Amino acid sequence: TPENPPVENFIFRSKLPDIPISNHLPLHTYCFEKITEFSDTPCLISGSSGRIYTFAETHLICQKSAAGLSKLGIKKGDVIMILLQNAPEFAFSFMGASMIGAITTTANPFCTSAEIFKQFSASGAKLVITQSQYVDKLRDTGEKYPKIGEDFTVITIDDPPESCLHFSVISGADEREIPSVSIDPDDPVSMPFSSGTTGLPKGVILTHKSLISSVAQQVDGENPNLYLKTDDIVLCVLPLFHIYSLNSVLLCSLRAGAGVLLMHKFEIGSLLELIQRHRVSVAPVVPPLVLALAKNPMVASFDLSSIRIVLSGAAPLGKELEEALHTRLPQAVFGQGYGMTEAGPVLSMCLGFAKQAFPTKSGSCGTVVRNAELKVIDPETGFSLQYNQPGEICIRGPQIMKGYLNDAEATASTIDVDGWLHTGDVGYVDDDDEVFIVDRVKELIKFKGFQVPPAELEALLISHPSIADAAVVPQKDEAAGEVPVAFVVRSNGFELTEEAVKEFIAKQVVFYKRLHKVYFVHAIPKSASGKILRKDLRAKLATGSPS
Ligand code: 4UV
Repeated sequence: TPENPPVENFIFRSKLPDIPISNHLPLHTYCFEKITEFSDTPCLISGSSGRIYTFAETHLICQKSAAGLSKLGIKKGDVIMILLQNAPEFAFSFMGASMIGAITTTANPFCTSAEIFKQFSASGAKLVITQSQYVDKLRDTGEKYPKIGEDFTVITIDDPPESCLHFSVISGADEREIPSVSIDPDDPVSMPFSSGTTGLPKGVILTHKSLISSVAQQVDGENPNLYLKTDDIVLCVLPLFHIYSLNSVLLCSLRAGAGVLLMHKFEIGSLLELIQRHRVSVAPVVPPLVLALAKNPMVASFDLSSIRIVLSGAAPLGKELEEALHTRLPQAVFGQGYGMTEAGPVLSMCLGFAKQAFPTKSGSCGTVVRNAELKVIDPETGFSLQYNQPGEICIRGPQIMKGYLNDAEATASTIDVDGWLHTGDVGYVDDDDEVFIVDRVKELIKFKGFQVPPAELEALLISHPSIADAAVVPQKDEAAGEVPVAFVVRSNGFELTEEAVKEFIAKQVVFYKRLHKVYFVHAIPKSASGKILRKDLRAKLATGSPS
């Protein structure tokens, strides 16, 4: 509009003032910096066993685990893989690794063997911490695969199968034997995998500085954006292998002195029972969980009055859904966080969660975090857009990733020369500085908040002898938000059914990457440079007769 022309740089900031951030420290030092103030209060609570670890106990076991990992040969700069459902050992391993300057890559234990090995090899992991039931996924008989006990170490938190070690081997070590390492703020500490705006999953290098900055932006300062108290119990049902839970649940709670209630998997009955029993006060969730809580009749039979904050993130949350849950939990403040693995991860957070809260609107993803800059650009011109005009969201600050592992090209196309990280999300900032996400220009599909990279499914499809070409795009879905669907070109003269294609994919991927529909077409629309015209395919889907 004429009164609001695009300009070279129009930057949105938090309504909260910037704060000093101690991001010169190693992550574990920062997270445990204040524990003498709450050393005997609950830190980790195991939902399944009821076992409670105080902050002092947690800190000690992390130190022991650091010494134990070191004894097993893990050194500064080495990578370990955590392949666990939520459990206290997750925290012990992650913080233990940090203490010796090692890097943790986290993986979903539901992934297939092939998916896990891809991440294992790409990250160069030397040791895996897992549960006995997942060890078979690490025992591929193929010649080219590394062997447990010979090429890498496997530790299980329950009874160890053949050639594996029990977790006590590390957690029982002598904490006085932690080697002294010097850690630079720019050293990596965590390496989640993400496909970003395009292509296959890549290692995202998050440094000590990035994670401390992100945690501080949320929970530090006189008026924290996400105010966590030492008597809070924070629900940890979202998987810790995803950066949302790792950062906003575990690391933020450790720093702020709140207790973390760990659930190894989502099951509505035990979730409600645990919320009631442990008086959960902060509930970080994803939209499908909001749906379950809003719709399930069992909810009425439990006392959920302890919940004061419901934080939803990782996928768009519909207004109607938010309001439906709000009627069931009238005492709670509702709001969203907007994150992206590469962004460290939190870009914006609801200011209704602040100690001195601001009024916020339903449907907003919060306001940009403090000590950071956000801009909205016209993807064509790169110019900044002002209030209320949708464009690509970009973020800059000390919290964003250092880059992708061994992929300078992908890094350069995500973080520009001025340090702006381009999210591939389309959104705008309204007059009250609240961020609204309206669309996505990147390839990524999100099934219940889980990443589904189309390029990965396309590569698998094309490997099928009867498939000449393929493209995968999102289709809207009430329960999952989005589901992946495929457009497939059969090779000349080959018979191929939808069921056969779906099954071919299903046996190679984790459940949320399965194809929900296959449309057979004569050609995949492509640009002159050979890029799939995903927009055209999405438009085709919207017409209802894609084939
Ligand atoms: O890379 P990723 O899987 O990362 C995430 C992280 C979400 C977080 C993290 C910390 C928080 O405290 C929190 O509240 C949420 O999801 O996927 C990144 C993409 O997911 C979409 C968007 O397309 C990102 O680029 N996304 C994430 N949050 C939202 C969202 C949201 N609130 N609304 C709509 N889309």
